[in-house]
Amino acid sequence: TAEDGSRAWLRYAPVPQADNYRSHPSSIIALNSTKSSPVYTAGQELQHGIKGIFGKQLGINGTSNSRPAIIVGTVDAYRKAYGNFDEADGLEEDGFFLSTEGDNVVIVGQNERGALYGAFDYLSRLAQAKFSTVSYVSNPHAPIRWVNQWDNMDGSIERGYAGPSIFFQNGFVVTNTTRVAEYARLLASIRINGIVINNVNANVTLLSSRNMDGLGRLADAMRPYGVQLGISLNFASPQTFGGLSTFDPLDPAVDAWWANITDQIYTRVPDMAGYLVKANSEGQPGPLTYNRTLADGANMFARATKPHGGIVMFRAFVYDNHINETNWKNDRANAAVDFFKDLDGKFDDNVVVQIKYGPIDFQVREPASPLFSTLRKTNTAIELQVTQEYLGQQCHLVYLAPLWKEILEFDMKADDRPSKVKDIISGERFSRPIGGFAAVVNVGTNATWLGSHLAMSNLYAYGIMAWDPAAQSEEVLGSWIRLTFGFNRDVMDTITDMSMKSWPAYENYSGNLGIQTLTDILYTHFGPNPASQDGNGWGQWTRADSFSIGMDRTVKNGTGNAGQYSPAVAQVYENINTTPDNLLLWFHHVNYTQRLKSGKTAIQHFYDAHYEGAATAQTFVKQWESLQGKIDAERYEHVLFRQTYQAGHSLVWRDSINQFYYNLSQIPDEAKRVGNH
Ligand code: GCW
Repeated sequence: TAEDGSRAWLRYAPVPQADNYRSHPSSIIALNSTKSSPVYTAGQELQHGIKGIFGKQLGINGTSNSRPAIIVGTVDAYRKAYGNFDEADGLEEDGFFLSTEGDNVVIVGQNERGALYGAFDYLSRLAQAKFSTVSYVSNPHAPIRWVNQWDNMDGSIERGYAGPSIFFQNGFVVTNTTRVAEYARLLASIRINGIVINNVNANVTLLSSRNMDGLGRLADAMRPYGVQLGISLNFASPQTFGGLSTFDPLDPAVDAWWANITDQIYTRVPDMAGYLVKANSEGQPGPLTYNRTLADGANMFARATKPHGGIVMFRAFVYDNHINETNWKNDRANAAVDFFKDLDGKFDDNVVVQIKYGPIDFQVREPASPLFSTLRKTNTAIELQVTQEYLGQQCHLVYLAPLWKEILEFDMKADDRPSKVKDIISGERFSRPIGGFAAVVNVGTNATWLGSHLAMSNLYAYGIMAWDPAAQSEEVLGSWIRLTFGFNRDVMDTITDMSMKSWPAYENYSGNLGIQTLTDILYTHFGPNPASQDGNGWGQWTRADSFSIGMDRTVKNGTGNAGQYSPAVAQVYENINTTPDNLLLWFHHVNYTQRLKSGKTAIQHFYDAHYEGAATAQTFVKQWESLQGKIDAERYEHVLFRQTYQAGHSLVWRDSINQFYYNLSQIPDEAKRVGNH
């Protein structure tokens, strides 16, 4: 139902064999919980969850003799109430200890937020009927686990596919914060601790005093869930909003202006997470205007937030979108390293450089950004996208955890030592104090949050993986399915099968062999338009002509991009024989008749892959139809509509891409499906 949509994975539906639970708790003890604090929320959530799952109404007390109890609180509060607690020794910030071993269930957080995470974890176990006795400490992989919203002040959302903003309306922060609190609750349940609420293409009017008051309201709504508020800033604000004659980051008046604005915001939001800045990118203002470096720009914000404990996320998505395609050395994929390599070590300690997972822009297949192993003395975070901008915009099912996993597990081999992306961004590999994860989510007012029930697996998986990137995509998916749709075996198997096939299918019928998504890049980012990639300054080129296709990114003959990786990785990409097929056209320019490792020619692979991918999308409809009656009618119909759409649209993709390359190459399809037969 619509309600199921907004409750997402927090439905707390009754579970089968609830009687098997060994000792049903009879009270909840929320230690030292002041109203609106995360521990208070934990108590409420436990009460609400147990009521749903077991149909049992428990009281919540500060202390209680009614046992067995669920005890939840911080380490400090627990020690005060019960004395020693050695289990807490391994706890890190935001971490928790959960034990169902003794008479009582014990949930202890390193801080209040950790206690809430522990409560959600316990409830998630119960809701999945995981009743076995457990006792463990769980710590986050990285301290920064944020989401970004690209919401505009007028209530629209850039690359948002689920209706208008829950944060803004008609130029102002909303007054009704119900949905904001609900979103914060969802995020807390997957251990996300920050939201940047407005578009990185930021509007200065967010800084009006009316809107600053609004920020206070939003932070108040999110605080009970331990989710901190952050905002995106427009670099030119001192001039366009503050009336100064300049926004030069090294001008003392500009510095003072930002310090003052920042103080004003922190007066309203004392625990604000920090700022996010997109500068000198796609027309946004930045420090380069004044011949200052990007580090000069980032550090200006760092100075302003430092006294308040705030962080500055500074985006690495800086590139020139007017580059000339006739020069074969030009390459947008080189931009991030070119702009940032000389700045390593020049960023203040509270700056984190936020790097999109690949060198271009959220494509269906990209190598990991070479910037991850370039910055050694700089804090970094990875930027992922839950909103499916290039990936079907929530009208196509694409389960993204496997894509993210490939990047996070990729070994950058810095200095020939193991250097997985996940260990670089956590700060571990290069001994950085902070780092972590950001994902663009763009939920809207739609009751499903993302416009599609199935797309919510991506939000769920993002949170779980930001906490623990070692989590397995399929297992995470399984939990999400059980929590969202219940226990029916067919439902589990079917949605698992569809989801796990979905990214490969989308890659097959959109753009394979590392040629990027081949979607329209000029306007919609939706639907096939391979011609749109070339002939413009955006630099998402394929360089397809009648004979050949692909970007030569080698050092010996091309743009040199392969050389931005550590030598051990560069060597793999430099050589056509060692480059994996799925990145062939990313790194090499080849004839259509180039043989792949599979023995097929590149063009025949194109034809076949597009047929295969679209055929898989057809099966999703049948698979979904087999679930009729096994899930509620409303969600069934909603998803069926989307799957039917995807099936049809995948044929459009298949035929337009194949026809396009047939027209160019005039090479017939061996199976006689494409061309004039
Ligand atoms: O891919 C592009 C998107 C823009 C976005 C930009 C960015 C918010 O098409 O909509 O702007 O990336 O990430 O800054």
